[in-house]
Formats: sequence, C-alpha cells, structure tokens
Amino acid sequence: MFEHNAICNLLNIKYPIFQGGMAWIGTAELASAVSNAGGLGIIGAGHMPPEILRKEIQKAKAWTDKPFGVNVMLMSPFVKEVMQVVLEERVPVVTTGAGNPGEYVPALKEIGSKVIPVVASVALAKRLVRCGADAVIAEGTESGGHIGEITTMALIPQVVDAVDVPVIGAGGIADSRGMAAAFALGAQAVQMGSRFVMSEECIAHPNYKQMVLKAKDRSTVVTGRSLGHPARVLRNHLTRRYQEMEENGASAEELEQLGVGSLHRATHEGDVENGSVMIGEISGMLNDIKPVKTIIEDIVNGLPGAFDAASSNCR
Ligand code: TUI
Repeated sequence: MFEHNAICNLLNIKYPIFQGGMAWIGTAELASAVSNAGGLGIIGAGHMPPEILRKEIQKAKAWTDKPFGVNVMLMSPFVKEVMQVVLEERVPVVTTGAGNPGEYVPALKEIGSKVIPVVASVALAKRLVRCGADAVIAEGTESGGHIGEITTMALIPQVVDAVDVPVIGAGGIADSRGMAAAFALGAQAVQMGSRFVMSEECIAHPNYKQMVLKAKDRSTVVTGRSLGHPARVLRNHLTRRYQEMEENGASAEELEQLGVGSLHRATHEGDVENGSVMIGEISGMLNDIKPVKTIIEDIVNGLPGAFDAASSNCR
C-alpha cells in the first residue's frame, strides 16, 4: 500500500498520515510514537522557548530513527530563534501554522528540510508554492485551535486545483472515512490533530481527554474572531465568560488577557473549565483512547472498506 503515494515517497514514510503539531501536547513522546508507527510525527513548537524546543527535538531523535517534523507557530514571540534551532538541528520536515512562512523557506530548503506550510486559502497556497514549498497542508475550519474560515470539503479541491505540489488534507478527519474523503477530493495525505490527542502517548491531562470523550458534534465554539485569531475550543466556563465580555464591549486587551496561559491550564493543570480545551469539530466521534499504533493501523486497514462503501453507491 502507498508505494506510489507522492507524500510517502517525498518524506520516506510508510503511511501518508501526519500528526498535527499541537502546542504543549505535540511533544517528543507523541511525535516519536507516530513516526515509529509509520506516520509523520510532528513536535508542536507553539510558544516554546527555543532551547526547550531543542531538547524536544533531541528526544525525538533519540526515540525514533524515522523522519519527524517540527511545526513552527508563526505567531510565537520566539519565531526567529525557533527557526534557527530547527535549522541547526536539521529537522527533516518543517510545517508552519498561523501565518505566512515565506521569508524562512529558502534557508530551510538550503539545508534539505522539506517545507510544508499549513494554508487556509488558495491565495497563500499559491504564494508559498512559488516560494518553494514542497507540499501544502490544506486545513479546514473544522480543526481545533487556530483556524481559517473555509471548510475542509471546499478547501481541499480548490487548493489541489491551484498548485502542482502534493496536498495534505486536514480538519475534521479522524477515521478511514475521513481519509477516503480527503483522497477523493484530491489530497495525497491527511493530517490529524484531535484523533492523536486521544492517544495513550499524548501527554494531555486526563481531564482534557475525559472532556473530549464527553463532547458531541456541537460542543465546540470559536473564540477570538474579533481579535483576528479565531480558535476552536470546547465550550466551557472560559468561553462563556469570553462571550459575555465580548457582548459587553470588552476591549481587545481585556479579551487577550483572558486567553493568556489558558491552553497550558487545560493541557497540563487539567483545569478544563477555566482553560482552553482546543479540539476539532470531530470531537463527538472521539470515543476512545488508543495507542498511536492502533489509531494508525485501524485507519489504514479500514481504508479499502471505506472506498468500497463509497463506490458501492455508484453501482
Ligand atoms: O496553527 C494552527 N493551529 C493552532 S496554532 C495554536 S497555538 C495558539 N495558542 C494560543 C492561541 C492561539 C494559537 C493552536 N492551534 N493551525 C494551522 C493554521 N494556520 N490554521 C490556519 C492557519 C493560517 C491562517 C492564516 C495560516 C496562514 C494564514 O495566513 C495569514 C497570512 O498572513 O496570509
């Protein structure tokens, strides 16, 4: 399987499945488990200080001999130093999020890293491919955390038609059906974040995972739209307070203040009422916590059946 898959061949991986690089919880533990299982594990740099990131990269190198990636969050105050660490450590695959990484592409390509930005629009996909991106991740608004506005269903085919590099589909994918759908839209790989939050290897606090287990289809809300950086999270005390303050005309500074440290509060302290529980709209389907290897194998093994089920409707 996947012998002719462009992403497997480009990155030298067994399965065209990326783990989304999630801030605080996309650690070397998770990334190395995904890479060892045949996918592409990705360390989420988030707001990490550069020397902490270097340690995570070194742990990943110790725990897997397979390719892995780092996701650079472009809104990080440390973005320049983080890019420097990624260059020094010669990370094989660099994905980016929450901005335009154009200025960093030449240096990364020079050392032989594959550069795969997350895009939420056709315009940015085209611009970054002109800058030398090796592939792009088309991420729909179904995703958790920082999001764009276009749905996965509408975004993947439009990006596929606009660029001549492989496209990785992301947002709302958590099982074989989702992977088959992304392939049908022209993607050559998928990226999943939420599904891997619900793995044994993910270090997210047990309260975080328990809250996701209880989530239903309409449990997520989007905060931060008025601030220009929308984020999808589970509805809780924090989001209700946020909405209340927004309705009462709170200033951007007051709203920003509410978000400071909120992700760590949920992922590490387990305060899932006053913290940001970032997760995608697919959370209603995440009803178990499994080892990473089982997650990946279940999806890959179910893929032929998902395609058969879809094509049986055409007969
Ligand atoms: O980056 C993500 N998801 C994230 S990053 C993150 S860390 C964080 N922590 C606290 C508050 C806010 C963020 C949590 N989740 N996904 C990739 C992604 N990138 N989604 C959407 C985009 C995007 C949006 C606009 C990429 C580029 C873009 O273009 C802007 C431009 O300059 O053209």
